[in-house]
Amino acid sequence: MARDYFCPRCLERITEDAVVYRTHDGEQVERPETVYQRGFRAWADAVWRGDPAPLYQVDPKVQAEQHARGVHLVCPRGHRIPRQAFRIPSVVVGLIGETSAGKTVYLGTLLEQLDRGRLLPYLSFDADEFTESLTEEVFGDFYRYGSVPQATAPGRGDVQREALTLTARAEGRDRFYLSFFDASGEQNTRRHHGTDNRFLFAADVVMHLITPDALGLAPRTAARRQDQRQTWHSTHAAIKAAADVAQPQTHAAVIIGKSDDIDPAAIDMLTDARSDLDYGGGLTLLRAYQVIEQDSHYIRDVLRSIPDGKVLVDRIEGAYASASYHLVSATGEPADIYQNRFLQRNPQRVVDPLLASLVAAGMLDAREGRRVLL
Ligand SMILES: Nc1nc2c(ncn2[C@@H]2O[C@H](COP(=O)(O)OP(=O)(O)OP(=O)(O)O)[C@@H](O)[C@H]2O)c(=O)[nH]1
Ligand SMILES: [Mg+2]
Ligand SMILES: [Zn+2]
Repeated sequence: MARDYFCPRCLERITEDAVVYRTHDGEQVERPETVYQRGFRAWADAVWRGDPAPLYQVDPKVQAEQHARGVHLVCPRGHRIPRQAFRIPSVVVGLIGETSAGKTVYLGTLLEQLDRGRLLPYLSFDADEFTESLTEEVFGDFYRYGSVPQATAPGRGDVQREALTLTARAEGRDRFYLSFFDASGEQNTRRHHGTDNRFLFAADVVMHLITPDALGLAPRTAARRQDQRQTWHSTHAAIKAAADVAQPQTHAAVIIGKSDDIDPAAIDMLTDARSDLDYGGGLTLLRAYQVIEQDSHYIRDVLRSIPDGKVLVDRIEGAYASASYHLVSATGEPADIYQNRFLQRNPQRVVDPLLASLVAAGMLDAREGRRVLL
């Protein structure tokens, strides 16, 4: 069945006839044709052996040529469209939070975990060529040296403007696309949502990054460092503006990031709280989901018990179709202040919010998850 596609950048509904093909260099070209090597020999072989596979042998020269030119689909306004957008669904995920809330570090870590197969054999994720190069641009040094990524700035070729898109595969078939948009903390107002963050109007999932400092949770160390400081005021403003444009079907994943920076006497993320889910130790998808759900209830209760948390929970649950709550630390530690890099990254529970969101978006059925996650 042919589907149409909703461009998360310009919000146009696009059909297969409206797309444009462009090369790496931006040159507009005809729809590329698949040239099969179906010579007489291939036909004869197929008939003789009763095996049609040779008929689908693509001409390697033509294929190489297409790779060299980098032909890809764009919407009429020039935004990238996933290759099979008219055949499989797309899930749009937006990250929202005040400046320095940890959105980019979280996203970079999540992508790394998916790349490492944390949801195998259930789902595997592949990036297209463009996403690979954008990932390298934004996260290359973070992966190599632990360097703190640059602040997401409006106007750069960043994840705010161009989604990072992964193809989710299961049992040898492409199942759905997952497109991440990382907003800049400087652009959190309703006005920005109408211009730079249009993806919010098409988002299936909004990840709200909230920090321990914004919630008034006591710090792990005597005093909070500057890069760990956020305010309730800006956090709440960002939530209000995003909730205002939330679509009725959207799931909200509320992520209390940097939770390595909470006083262990209150909640010890690193030791007491369930440490990273041991997907590799024989945990089924169903069990993992049950743990995530239980913890979500617990974290929701904790939020509701602190003075500024109740209004946050009420606002989010009033605006979104569903909500899940997560205590996460993308790195397990703050960045070293002198080197501006994370010395020993130890991510905690980074995949959980995505897992809960995929179940909420109908892309994963936790009950069928009898198989082991790696
Ligand atoms: N303790 C701790 N600090 C973190 C963590 N993740 C990020 N940080 C710190 O938070 C700061 C900001 O991280 P970013 O991911 O760039 O924040 P952002 O939300 O993308 O900020 P903008 O792009 O400016 O909107 C960095 O200086 C990091 O050192 C974490 O898991 N734990
Ligand atoms: Mg950022
Ligand atoms: Zn578009």
